[in-house]
Amino acid sequence: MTRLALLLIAIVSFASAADRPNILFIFSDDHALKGIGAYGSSFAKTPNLDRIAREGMLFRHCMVTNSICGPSRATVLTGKYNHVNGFPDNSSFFDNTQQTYPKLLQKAGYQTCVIGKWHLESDPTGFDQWAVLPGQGSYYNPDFITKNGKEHIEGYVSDVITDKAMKWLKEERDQSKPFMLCYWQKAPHREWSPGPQELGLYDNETIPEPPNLFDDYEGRASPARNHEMGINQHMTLNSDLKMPLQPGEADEPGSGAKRGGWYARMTDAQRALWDAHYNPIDAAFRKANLQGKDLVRWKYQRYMKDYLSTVAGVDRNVGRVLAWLDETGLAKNTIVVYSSDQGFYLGEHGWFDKRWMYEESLHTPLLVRWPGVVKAGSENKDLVSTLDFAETFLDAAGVAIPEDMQGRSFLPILKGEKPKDWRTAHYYHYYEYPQPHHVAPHYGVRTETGYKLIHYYQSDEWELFDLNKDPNEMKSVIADADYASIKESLLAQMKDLQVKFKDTNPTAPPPKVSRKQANPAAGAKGKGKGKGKGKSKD
Ligand code: SGN
Ligand code: CA
Repeated sequence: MTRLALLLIAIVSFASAADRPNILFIFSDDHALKGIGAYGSSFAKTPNLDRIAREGMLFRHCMVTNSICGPSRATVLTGKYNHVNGFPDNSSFFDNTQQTYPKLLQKAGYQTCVIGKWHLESDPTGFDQWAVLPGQGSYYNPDFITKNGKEHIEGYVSDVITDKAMKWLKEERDQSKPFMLCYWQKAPHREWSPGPQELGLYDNETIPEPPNLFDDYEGRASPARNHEMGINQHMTLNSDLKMPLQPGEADEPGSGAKRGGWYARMTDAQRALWDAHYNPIDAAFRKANLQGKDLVRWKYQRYMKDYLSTVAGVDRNVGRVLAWLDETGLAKNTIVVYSSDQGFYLGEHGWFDKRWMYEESLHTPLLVRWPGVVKAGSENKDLVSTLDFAETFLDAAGVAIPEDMQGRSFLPILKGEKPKDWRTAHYYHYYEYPQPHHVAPHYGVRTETGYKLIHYYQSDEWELFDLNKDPNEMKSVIADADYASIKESLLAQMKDLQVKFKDTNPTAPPPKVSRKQANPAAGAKGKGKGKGKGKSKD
């Protein structure tokens, strides 16, 4: 080859390297679709997330493979189910020597960084820079584990994570390379602690109740009834609803601090703001002496207002980053992705939390903006998954997708060119049991046509839902003869997917290194807990 040819190749490859898109991957924790205006929420105030949807594509059916935090993140990083990547539940320890998409992007010349919630226990690998919360992290005055040791920063976690992410973007990265930033927020995770700027945002509103707030769990298998995530029975006044207890009420785990565990971490000034906001609400509650359904309704309102306020804190900070992308002109060549590690119950079935294969926690939001590639204001109803994120990012960056990744790039869908053989059914497998929340392990399949088959394998119970007729999943039709052929077809699809994804012995415990095995001393002490007040957290 001549020198000239070599030079030309060098110029062309440099030009394409410079053109490769940046990837801003915004991930929040426990954000339900109904907590986003763009998804049709009549109550969520999310102007900046709505902007991403308006300027990009909104996915109606992005589904997770296992609806809890650590496992979801492990899937996102590896493009693999949890029985393959070894992280089935929140007490697992991530094998950080395994292949992940950040490592592959880094190798291909990307600058990579993760800031915020991580929850995988081992140190991040494949990142040029990282600063992550220990375990669940803290809403107020958070600690971080960084490349250079521990850091403690005063402030509200959503603001602090954003400050750090922007510092990396502005000052620390190598600007000659494209970037991939995992900007991973803690909010709106339990206990939904609003930041100073959002306190009182929903004070004058009444949030509509879901139709099944008072579900009696008739018509379903026994697990739904045996849950421990009821707003009525399991949402605590002190810790979840931040209320000082009265004598005789200190019976909740973690109770004792004036307003739950986070309060103990706050500065006097932060506490004063909380007291000014909550004191009158507490006083009115005590005076009203609510009972039965009225008490549940009151708890639901307070829960939702706190939850939505933490969402608003995420949204405001997303706005800061979007504005910076505009100012610098980087918006043009940056893929902005907004998603969450799973969905969440906002009172549906009487619940908070997630875990179930029911719609609210199976689905997670997905908004993607990519100027010039993704059509602004578009909406998609295909079945995509957090399993596909790694493959899609690699594809967008022009990096080969390893054969052993189990998802599929949805880049063609982003371009408006859905492949003919795109999946028509999604496979799910949840493991963590019994604590917290007592959700029986299950696997199942959910089809594009709106049917869902679930197997709770410990008790060998099945559910079948026809989402077209029963979108709220109130009545399983598993024993209904009219659905016999649908049931057969779902069973066959599920078995095919178990073979495809190598989950052929699905009732056996999956491979896992536990947090305790990996680090006996830290595991025993409950390393990385967000709160000081004796509460068991994972
Ligand atoms: C904590 C929460 C649970 C929650 C898990 C997992 N309890 O244990 O309600 O389900 O985290 O959440 S708390 O009172 O300590 O907040 S996950 O998103 O990290 O999987
Ligand atoms: Ca989560």
